Amino acid sequence: MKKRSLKILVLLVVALFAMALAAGCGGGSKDPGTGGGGEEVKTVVLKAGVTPDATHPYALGMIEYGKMIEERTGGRYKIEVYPAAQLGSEREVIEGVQMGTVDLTVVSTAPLAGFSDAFLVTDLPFLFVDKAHAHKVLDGEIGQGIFAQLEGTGIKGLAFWENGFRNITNSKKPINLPEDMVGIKIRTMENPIHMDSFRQIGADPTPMAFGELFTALQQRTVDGQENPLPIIYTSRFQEVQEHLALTGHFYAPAPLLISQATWDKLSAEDQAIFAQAAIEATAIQRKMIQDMDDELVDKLAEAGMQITTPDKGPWQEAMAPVYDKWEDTIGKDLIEQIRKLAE
Ligand code: EAX
Repeated sequence: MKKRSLKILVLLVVALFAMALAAGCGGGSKDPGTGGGGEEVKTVVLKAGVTPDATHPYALGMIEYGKMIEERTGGRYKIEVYPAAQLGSEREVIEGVQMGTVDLTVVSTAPLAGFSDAFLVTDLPFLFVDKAHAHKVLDGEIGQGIFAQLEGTGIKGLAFWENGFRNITNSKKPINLPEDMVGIKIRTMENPIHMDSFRQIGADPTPMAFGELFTALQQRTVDGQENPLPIIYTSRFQEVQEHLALTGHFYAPAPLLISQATWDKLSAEDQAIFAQAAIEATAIQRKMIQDMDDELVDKLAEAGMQITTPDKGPWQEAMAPVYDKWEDTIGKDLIEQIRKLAE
């Protein structure tokens, strides 16, 4: 073949490939299967971006949710999951959801503080006494009220999935009392309440996007970080952090969010499918977190981490002034209502 015609052929193949790719990403691709009856199923591909690793229950839960959606819409909708911050940090993905360039995400409530005050209450230290308490609050009227406040932000909340109770790791020393944290440079999420809580015990909170954290720990730019066990393990922090303190200081919900723009394009019938599946997937996703929480203390110890189980009392007391500072913004009544549900 002549060089010129070869070049044309290559260009043609590249163009065809690009067209196929564009059709696939643009959400207008034809389903190759013709649904038995001969009628074509038009598949809309929705993009879901999450920050943690592909093996973490954010991504795994989203895959389960995607299966439900695909099955219940007869293949008219598919969810493509992009883990490991492939679509950006949590803040960037939330912006994407707001603009409609990202369809779905599961994120911590902490970075949502930059978008709405509604979630701030969930960031208070030691507010939720256990997971059952958190679920009761978030699955009930209070959770609905939080989501209702998102109205007008371009973001719609579908359900409260879970990240879990957060624990401290560091490379310096075993942590038992809040005083042990004095001078420890700890990475926090970009959230004012989290930062205040650590300042309160004399630590040096350094906000940072999650994607930069492994390297920051490895290079010792920060001494420590705090996260639930499934995040610690699936992010391999045990390879760069020696000490783990089971403080459980914040309970981190993980709201499943959909872009309002995407939601508005769904028929009423499909909206009902998406909403119902989100609730059903919640139980599956929370169970994945629970199963990991159950086995990970042992696994992290086996991996060489030195684990302490601090008495929560002194921590709760030391961080309590954060409530005085934030209760006007958050609402004293709301905090009281949440506390009552623990009884
Ligand atoms: O939401 O940034 C964090 O530490 C979060 O726990 C993580 O990205 C999952």
